[in-house]
Amino acid sequence: MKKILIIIGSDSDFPVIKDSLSILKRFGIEADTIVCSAHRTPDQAAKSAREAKEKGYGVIIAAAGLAAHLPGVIAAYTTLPVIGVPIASGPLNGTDALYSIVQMPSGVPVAAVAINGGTNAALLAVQILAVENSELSEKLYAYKSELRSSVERKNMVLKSRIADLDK
Ligand code: RP5
Repeated sequence: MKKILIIIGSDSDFPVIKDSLSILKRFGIEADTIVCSAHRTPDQAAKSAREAKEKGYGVIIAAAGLAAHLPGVIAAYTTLPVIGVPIASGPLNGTDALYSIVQMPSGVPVAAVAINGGTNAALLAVQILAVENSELSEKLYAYKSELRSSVERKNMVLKSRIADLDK
């Protein structure tokens, strides 16, 4: 199965990417994580993106904060799907990164997830790999059914809390 490459702009972005790693682990998908900055190490960013496909990666998750050019720069050098995660850092709390990542010019798409959306970035990556992998698809169905059960549990708890109001 294809692997996932996770590129973070700084080690300070790692807490958000821990959420991605636990999802990928749960689905049994191998991932490599590297720090590489569009601004501080632009040559390395280009190299990592260029080599990703031949190294066996199927999707790249790129997370960055502030003026977050990393996902866009990575997308410029590869035909692999790139998922951008805006990180909440600095005085603008991630809105700067969100705008940078989501406003890509035509021709170079980046799939932007929510600010600090490490979980959804990984799930989207799994869904992309699942297009060609029925075993992964089954696991995604099971995941969705767990989500459904958790909402059913919430409804039961809510019901009993409302009933307690009358006591
Ligand atoms: C961005 O600048 C990184 O992605 C990080 O979110 C932010 C701050 O980086 P550090 O100063 O913590 O290395 O490039």
